[in-house]
Amino acid sequence: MSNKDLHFELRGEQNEIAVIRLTRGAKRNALNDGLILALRDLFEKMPIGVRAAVIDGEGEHFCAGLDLSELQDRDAGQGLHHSRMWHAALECVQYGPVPVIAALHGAVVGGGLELASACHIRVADDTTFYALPEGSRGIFVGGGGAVRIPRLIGAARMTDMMLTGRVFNAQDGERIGLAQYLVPQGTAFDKALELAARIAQNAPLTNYALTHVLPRIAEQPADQGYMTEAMMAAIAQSAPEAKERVRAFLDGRAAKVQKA
Ligand code: 1HE
Repeated sequence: MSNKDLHFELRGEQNEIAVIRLTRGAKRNALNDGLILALRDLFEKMPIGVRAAVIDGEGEHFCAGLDLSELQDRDAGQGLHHSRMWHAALECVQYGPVPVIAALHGAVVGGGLELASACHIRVADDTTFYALPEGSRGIFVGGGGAVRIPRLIGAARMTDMMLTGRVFNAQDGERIGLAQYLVPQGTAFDKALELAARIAQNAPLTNYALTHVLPRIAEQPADQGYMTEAMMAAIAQSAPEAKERVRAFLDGRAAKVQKA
């Protein structure tokens, strides 16, 4: 499903990195239904050979959240299905074929923060700010934020953001766990692309374990989590690629871990 508000391109020597850009800058990349459906479609139909993806937004802001002009005249049933549509789309981002890195700048608010939270890594430049204005608009999050955001920053901080309209700046966002990387203004996309290139070199099965299995282990009781971990470890290490990578290290052909 092509959409004029969503740009897609492949980068890297072997087209292994997908770049997805929200291109609705005039409306601060507010997410209307068409954009959400197009995002879902794009992740469902990611070309074979893509190993990592970067999402960013055109203009001054990453994303202003739900397109509020579409919120009018929805009854309860329609509201329920609308929220479930967002869930389905952002599930495709989180549990899609590849690790996804969000390159953040400017406003990352409401549904924009919900989209960013569905990504695996968030890189924020120092113009970034985070808010959940749903609290002051008389509504609630509906794009999975109630599940994903407390897992990043805790329910208490999310409650504060929604009850008081608290806005976190880029530095505080990184400190509390909204982003894993904080970079100078205008460099989030380049940093995200650099990380994507690095991630694309991992064994695909390792990336799959990290994006699909680890979050599920994190939700399991410890006893079940240990068992799932053991099974994933056994599967990963039995792959020919894993054996070759370990052999390369033992033969001195692979990079050592460098001191940070
Ligand atoms: C929009 C939206 C939008 C901008 N829906 N049209 N999200 C919010 O409550 C955030 C609302 N937006 C803002 O607070 C600000 O727009 C920003 C801080 C993001 C950017 O400010 P600024 O000064 O750069 O832009 P602007 O002048 O406010 O907006 C430019 C245009 O974008 C303007 O339209 P125009 O036709 O007058 O030019 C705005 O109306 C439009 N615009 N944001 C529709 N969100 C799954 S549930 C999720 C629930 C939510 O996400 S609720 C939170 C919604």
